[in-house]
Amino acid sequence: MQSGIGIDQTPPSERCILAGLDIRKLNRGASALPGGLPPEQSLDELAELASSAGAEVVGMALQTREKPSPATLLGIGKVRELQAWAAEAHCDFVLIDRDLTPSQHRNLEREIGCPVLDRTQLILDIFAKHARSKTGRLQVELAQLEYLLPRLAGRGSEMSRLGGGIGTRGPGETKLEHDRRKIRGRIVKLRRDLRRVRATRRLQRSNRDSVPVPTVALCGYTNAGKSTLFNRLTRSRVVADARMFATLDPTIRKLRTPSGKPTLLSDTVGFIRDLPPTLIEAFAATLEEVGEAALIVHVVDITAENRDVHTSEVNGVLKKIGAAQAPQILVLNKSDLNDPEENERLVEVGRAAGWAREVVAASAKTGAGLDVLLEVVDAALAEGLYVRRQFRLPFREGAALAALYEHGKVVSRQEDAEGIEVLADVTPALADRMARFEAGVGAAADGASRSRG
Ligand SMILES: Nc1nc2c(ncn2[C@@H]2O[C@H](COP(=O)(O)OP(=O)(O)OP(=O)(O)O)[C@@H](O)[C@H]2O)c(=O)[nH]1
Ligand SMILES: [Mg+2]
Repeated sequence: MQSGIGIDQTPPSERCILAGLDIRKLNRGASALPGGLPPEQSLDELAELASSAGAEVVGMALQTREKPSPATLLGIGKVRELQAWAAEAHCDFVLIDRDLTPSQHRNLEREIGCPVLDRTQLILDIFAKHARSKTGRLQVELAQLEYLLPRLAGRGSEMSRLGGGIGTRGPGETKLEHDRRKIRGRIVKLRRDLRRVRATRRLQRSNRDSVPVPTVALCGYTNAGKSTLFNRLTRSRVVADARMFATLDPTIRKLRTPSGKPTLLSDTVGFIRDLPPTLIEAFAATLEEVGEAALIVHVVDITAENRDVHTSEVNGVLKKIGAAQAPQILVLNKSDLNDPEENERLVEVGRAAGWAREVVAASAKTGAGLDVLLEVVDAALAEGLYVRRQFRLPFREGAALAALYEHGKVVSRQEDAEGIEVLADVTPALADRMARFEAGVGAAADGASRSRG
């Protein structure tokens, strides 16, 4: 009934073929991929990444081999097949589910006759597309140039052939044509700029610490639902999207906890299996925020087939950025899509196995379980961060009293002829700052975590 004309009115997205390598046989059935995913599932994840980059996946191919070919990764037979297929299907590029060496990259492009992208390049492209802030753009550009530099030899002129499409976003065509020396110079400058950003952020954090409000950092695999959760908990509207890496730039907002204690919540970039090392390094300024959080809320998509791989990847990255020691609460998100009994079972399994100090099933979408999550966050913060102290403040110390109200949680207050007596839950840093006003030691020894506002 439908005529062939006019079916696809939308601007054509770039078309690509995905190709992966299965070297399982060598390892007697165990997955040979570093990320620990079977090659088929790894290809599926790559397809998801490709559509997040705005590409249309025309087809996928998996080759089983004893070992990767040093020259072309895939066997030459498969490469020829890809060449024919790519031409026939009018592909804009071929996407390889591995990271390619510079020479494999060149050889494949020559043999297949169209641009070839590897997994890292695709991830870099998505980052480039989603980077909004100046810092975000600097970080992506640095990662892209670091990736490009060793691949520049012998392909300077070819670079200009690639249009403004996937794999070429970010640094831009003209910069890609610059010689190595110029790229090195640019890298040095970007590194310097980013060092400055880090220094500024560090300063901002230490200012935040002198006005001690604990930060809770959301982290997790890309698409786990961090931004959806962030929006619900802080009544914000950061972009939440089914595409991967919707969030790049960190956002911080006030979090309302049941105790009413001032707390900040931060949302930031998601992680992925085998996150390119250049990205981890380039995103140091962003990831440092996570590293210094008082508490990490690790969000995992309970419905993800590979959620175990996802959680261990996230924990791996946390380790790399020095955040492995921070207390962690695990949120099994998207519980609305799961059987309630299965949710409960997983929470029990997680608690018993000690996945995190607390495990909570929740739905950022429906709000189910978020009350429990907030209670748990409150308790964790109270235990780790707040101490109850009794202060005696002369009337003239209005600023100190204001600080207690603003940055602590005042439990009770009494006035007499000499001044004001305040019982408050405060962070150790605020307690230090206010130490000279502290009333007799032990005045308020019990129940530091019990107060309700
Ligand atoms: N059914 C259901 N969908 C959810 C839930 N939480 C998030 N989603 C959906 O999952 C997708 C990803 O959500 P985001 O909040 O953007 O995920 P994210 O972890 O911030 O992802 P990145 O920023 O890309 O790393 C979106 O399509 C959301 O609507 C949930 O509790 N239930
Ligand atoms: Mg997000």
